[in-house]
Amino acid sequence: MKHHIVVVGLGYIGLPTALVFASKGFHVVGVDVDQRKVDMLKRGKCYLREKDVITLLEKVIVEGSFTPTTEINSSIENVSSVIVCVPTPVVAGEVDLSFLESVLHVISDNIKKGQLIIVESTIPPGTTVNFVKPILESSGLIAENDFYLAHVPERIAPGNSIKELLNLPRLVGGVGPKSTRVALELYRKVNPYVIPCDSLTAELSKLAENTFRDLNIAFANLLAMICEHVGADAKKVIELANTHPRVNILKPGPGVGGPCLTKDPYMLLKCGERVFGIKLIDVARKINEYMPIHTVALIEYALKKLNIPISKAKITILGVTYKGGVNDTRSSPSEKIISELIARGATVVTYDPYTKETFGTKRANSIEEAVKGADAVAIVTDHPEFMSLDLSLLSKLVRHRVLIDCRRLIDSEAARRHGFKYYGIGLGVVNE
Ligand code: SAJ
Repeated sequence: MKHHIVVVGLGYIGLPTALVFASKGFHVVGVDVDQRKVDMLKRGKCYLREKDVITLLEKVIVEGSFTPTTEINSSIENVSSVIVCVPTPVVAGEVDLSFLESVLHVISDNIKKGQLIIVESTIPPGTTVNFVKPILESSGLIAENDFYLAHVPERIAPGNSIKELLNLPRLVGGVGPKSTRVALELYRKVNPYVIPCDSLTAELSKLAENTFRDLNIAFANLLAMICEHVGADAKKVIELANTHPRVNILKPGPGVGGPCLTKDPYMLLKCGERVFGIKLIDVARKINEYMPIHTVALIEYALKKLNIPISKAKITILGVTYKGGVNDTRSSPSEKIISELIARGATVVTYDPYTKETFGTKRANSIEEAVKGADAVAIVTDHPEFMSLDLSLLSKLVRHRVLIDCRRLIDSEAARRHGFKYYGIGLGVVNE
């Protein structure tokens, strides 16, 4: 007999999660409040631009093992497990658990003995025991005795979600040993690497992963600005430092975007406000949030060198998604860069082969169209397509040959050979 499970919230995490379970012998009901999304999914049409997700959706819709719906109440009856993947946004440093709370109340109204409730959404430490459990127990049923509850933090990097769901180790943190055991059994059916722990440890481990990555990138960005200041090349410095077997500095860039690194550190920060040194997390965030402004200053400097006021400049932005190879524009550094440029009076044209989002700019349909007549071209997103730009063609189309390479994708010497003034994050102004 097939196990029936419900996945609540069919976004970047919930949809791939639902599809993986549906492809591994479960019948999955996927619930989302967005009727448009549900209608698309029913037709086998995917709103995530990931090849593996699209293929899996088509397969499970044909097989009939995945049923998308907006109806949550009746879906929860008669299932063995409910997996909650709703957003937990951070607004002005404060986490908003309202989506999670309303779903938990619906689950609490419909919960049955023996069911397993999983929260995959990223949550502040202590939330499973102090927030989720009491709401579910308002049903009259008791966790560990009547139902099982665990936090299994999502660990999907958008763009590679199916592979990561199947292969990345999963932390399974129950509110007690029975919950951990039951949750382990469920996740073991889709992923061989499951690690038991308690819910508090799982919550903290998730936040530690993304906060550490944010700190690492902040250090890379700081190093980049130091290198610009003293006239060195951060790309080379990091490459050399990383030849040490115990050093792994990440890449500097125009800022840190996406839905995870921009919010998770705040959850960790909030829970240890009185802990000595906690400001480290805040400072790292501030550095990464500053990088789009630093990028705009670099663009402005490059234009000034040619006596072009930014208010009269036409600037081409290549890439508006938050990272390369994805169509996700959430908290993208490009948005801040573009709005700063527009505020300074510049005319901005964008080109991104992965999305139609423009952040209020004119969208070009090709790189050629985008760079035509440009006073400066800035590569903001590390899309693979931008690594092999035809510099010869570009040099003929632009008005001024100014290239600001925020991801250091282009060989600076090659750019110079084609007549470009080349600027890069971490190389900057003193090396021009
Ligand atoms: N970035 C840099 N330099 C780098 C790496 C990334 O500037 O060296 C920037 C990217 O361009 C992007 C931002 O950081 O704007 C975040 O991108 P990312 O690839 O570091 O991470 P996400 O947000 O796509 O996914 C992260 C991942 N977490 C870790 O690697 C620890 C992913 O595995 C998590 O599942 C995901 O957060 C999540 O959902 O929490």
